[in-house]
Amino acid sequence: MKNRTRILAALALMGAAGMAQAAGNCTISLKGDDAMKFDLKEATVSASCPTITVELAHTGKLPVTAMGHNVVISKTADMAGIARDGIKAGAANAYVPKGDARVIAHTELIGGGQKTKVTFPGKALTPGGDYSFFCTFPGHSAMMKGKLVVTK
Ligand SMILES: [Cu+2]
Repeated sequence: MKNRTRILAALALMGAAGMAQAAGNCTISLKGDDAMKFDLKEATVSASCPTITVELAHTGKLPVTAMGHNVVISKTADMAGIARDGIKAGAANAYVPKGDARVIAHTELIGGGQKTKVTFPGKALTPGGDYSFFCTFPGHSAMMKGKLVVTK
């Protein structure tokens, strides 16, 4: 009965949306390498996703202490401040300021050959807002950054 109600509700929503796309993208997959680069300059997610997954694969070989990478998501206006405070937070905090409300989501810091992921609710983002993804390892955010486009 519960399932049937859900299906009916979903059908009603689809009808209301008409020809529009039913669901947007809910996963961001990034690769970071030993050349201090992400493979994408832009990624798109939907604020209507119950859960957004951010995946990071470090395709290089260098250790986390030399070429660590993470993915931090914030408003673009907060990026420089978070990167600066991340350096102050230091290696012990994986270069992410602790309990920082500007940080919408962040992965662990990983080294070559490792993978990580993190999830956060789509409702943490506003469609059309100006967001970025970047790495807070010292010096990396100058190159390791991209635009996060948020759709409805
Ligand atoms: Cu990095």
